[in-house]
Amino acid sequence: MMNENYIAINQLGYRPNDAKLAVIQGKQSKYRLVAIDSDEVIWEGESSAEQYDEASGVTVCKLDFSHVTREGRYRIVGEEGSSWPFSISSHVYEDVQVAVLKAFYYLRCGEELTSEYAGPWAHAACHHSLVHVHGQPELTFDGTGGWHDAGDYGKYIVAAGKAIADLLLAYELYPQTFKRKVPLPESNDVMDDLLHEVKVELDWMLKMQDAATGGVYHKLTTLQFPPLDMMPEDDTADLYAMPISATATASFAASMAMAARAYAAYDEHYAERCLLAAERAWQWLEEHPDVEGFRNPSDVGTGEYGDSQDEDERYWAAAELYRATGNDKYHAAFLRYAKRSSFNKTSLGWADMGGYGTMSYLLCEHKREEAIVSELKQALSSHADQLADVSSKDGYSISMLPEQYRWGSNMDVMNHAMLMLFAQHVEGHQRYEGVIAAHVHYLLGMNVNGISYISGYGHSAMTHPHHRPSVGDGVDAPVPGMVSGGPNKNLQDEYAAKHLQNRAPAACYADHEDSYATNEVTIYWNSPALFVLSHFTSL
Ligand code: G3I
Ligand code: 9MR
Ligand code: ZN
Repeated sequence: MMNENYIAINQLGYRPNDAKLAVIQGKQSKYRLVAIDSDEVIWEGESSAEQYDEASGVTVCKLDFSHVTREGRYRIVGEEGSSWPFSISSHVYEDVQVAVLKAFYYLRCGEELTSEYAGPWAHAACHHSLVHVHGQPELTFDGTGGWHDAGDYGKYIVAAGKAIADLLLAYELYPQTFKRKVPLPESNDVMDDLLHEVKVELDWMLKMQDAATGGVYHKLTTLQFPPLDMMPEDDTADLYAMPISATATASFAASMAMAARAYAAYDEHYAERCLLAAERAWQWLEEHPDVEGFRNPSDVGTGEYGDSQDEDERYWAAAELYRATGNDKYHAAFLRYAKRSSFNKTSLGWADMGGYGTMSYLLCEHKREEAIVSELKQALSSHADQLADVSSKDGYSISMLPEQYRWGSNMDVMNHAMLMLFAQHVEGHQRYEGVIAAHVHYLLGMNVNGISYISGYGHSAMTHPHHRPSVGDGVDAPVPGMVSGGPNKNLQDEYAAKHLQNRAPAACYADHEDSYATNEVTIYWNSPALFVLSHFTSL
């Protein structure tokens, strides 16, 4: 019996000049690269020595075939079987990169997804009733629009903040790759589709700012999650805006300040509106220096996104506001936070946004404090070096330690790749290029589960996401282009607890719709993947 994960590869393939790696759950030996059409052996090479991979719980050896550059369709063949077919081609990531962006369109809330743009995944407009402010039910507002967060239909500001940051940074660093159209209903020759799609979320976020105080509601959801097979338009329970929080207000301020820069060239009025909203939010933060972290009210069971540490979000907001305005007041605030060691300055998770503040300051065009610049560059480089070092020892050549396979581990895999890309950008070198490519190979199939974690892309791709429309729409195929959360050793749902006991961390994964702790999808798991893929489609 052939083990399908015997030779794990990037199921889409490899660009001619990138590092090319396959990971084999087998003996050190010679392996052949065989052309699919002709059965011709193109190349033969010896794998590395066997090594036990603690994260995956298997013994592997690696096959580095980087110097094969000839375009074509191939498989790798060994004594005990072969890999899935894959390509070597310059264009190998172009479709998936667009699909990962298109996924945001499929997550849109409050508008009809037409079959012209959504194909079989079309559905009626959803969540259009007035929103009640939780605890003040007589206070209502229009909260339509934006993206559903994930497999659920909630809309959460801090989650949005991370997604916006990744998307706008991808656009800033790799503008050329966004010249291709998705296409979207708004596509035109004035503004690129990425900016059209991001604006959908920004427009919703603007509605979440309390006009009276400038504070931003933490989230907008029903009180409880609807059933797993419920389509969005059938989810008609009352909608609530949950209390204002400092993390949401700061993430909002930072996102809006980024938007002010990004849209200035296309729509001056909109850019001004974003900046005004960002400055109002900042004012709220100044008036509320010390607030408790958000907790779900007792009658609410939807995602909490709780986080009692708000200094990282404030640091990020100050950096973005300084970058957008050049105003000394924001510079001073940024420097105040930069001198604190109470939060991490290179992490990129929804709860730990320090890395975005750091990157913003390092990209900032206004006058900067040189000592802080070099300190932050140093922190970025040493984190990137450490990730590269872990990758050099890992069985699948990625930067994850066994204990790091937690809920949404694929976000961490992509965040690490993004951080190394930031470091390369700032330092002006390409030292991590091969390591970063390995992270893409992992996401697209070079992993112990032999699965491509992006729906619709790869020979054996994730097909049963915990994603309500994909479960409820009666279409066999899931919505394409969505990144699964991935292995989670903490087995935090019933399905995982029942079926994944005693597995190694990276093997704690089930392509099953019930496993929300390993196989849900979210905007901020797609967004770092889009950033990383955009690097590989931009040159
Ligand atoms: O990082 C710690 C680790 O150090 C610790 O050892 C371990 C022990 O349990 O926990 C780890 O933290 C986990 C954290 O995610 C990591 O980011 C928590 O256990 C885990 O509960 C938490 O999960 C979050 C999950 O919501 C449950 O609250 C995910 O980050 C977050 O992405 C997810 O978000 C949900 C929304 O609530 C609702 N919408 C869907 C979305 C995706 O599943
Ligand atoms: O579907 C929910 C998913 O979006 C969340 O990430 C997850 C964790 O908060 O919860 C899921 O909902 C489950 C609930 O927590 C427990 N009962 C089963 C629900 C899934 O159908
Ligand atoms: Zn909706």
